[in-house]
Amino acid sequence: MQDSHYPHIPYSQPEIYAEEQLTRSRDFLQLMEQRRSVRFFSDKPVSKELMENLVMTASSAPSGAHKQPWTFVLVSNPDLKKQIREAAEKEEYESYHHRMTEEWLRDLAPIGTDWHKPFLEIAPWLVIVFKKAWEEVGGEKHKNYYVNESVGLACGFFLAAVHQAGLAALTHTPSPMDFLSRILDRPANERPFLLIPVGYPAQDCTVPDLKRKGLDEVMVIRT
Ligand code: IYR
Repeated sequence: MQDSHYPHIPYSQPEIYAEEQLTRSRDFLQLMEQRRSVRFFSDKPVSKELMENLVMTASSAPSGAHKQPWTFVLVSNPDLKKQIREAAEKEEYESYHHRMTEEWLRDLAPIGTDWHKPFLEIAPWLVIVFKKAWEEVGGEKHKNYYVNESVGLACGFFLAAVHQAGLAALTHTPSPMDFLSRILDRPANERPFLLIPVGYPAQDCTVPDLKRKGLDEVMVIRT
């Protein structure tokens, strides 16, 4: 139980001259604009140490009352990956054939996805992000706050870290995804949030030639 204040400590960021700030912001924009969701992975291994750095970057995200209400489960075990693929494909088959609306299927058609998810066995790592609505501390249940916002932010940081490290990822949402709690043996306070395969793109990897919205479509300025 957090019943005292955190002591405050000095905080500053290194001073960057305005011109350099602009260059840096442009460079970061250029880097992030090159990020794409990848569905064709190489099986080339990625070290556990690198993955740990990506998770710690994700875990530096802001969270409601600084509760960090997330668990990142990293899977490289082939048998677990196979179980996850089989369970995900079973749900996705149902979704694509019976559960998704006509409008939804039409919206997805340009991206070309279907119920087959081979990447779940090919990518060297599956990162399953769990959200914690509450946590047990010393036998007491403590509620977490803004859990979806917090875990979403951590996932955003994670994807940025993956891309910055020269790796690729996919934000995969098999639905429903409670099978992940069972296969990964997670406690009752954790619910699956996102399944993120991570690895290198396959040598012949392609991505849909989609365009991003321009600034005028995503921003309004009031001066
Ligand atoms: N979860 C399914 C369907 C899907 C839904 C959306 I919205 C996407 O942007 C992509 C896929 C799947 O992973 O195939």
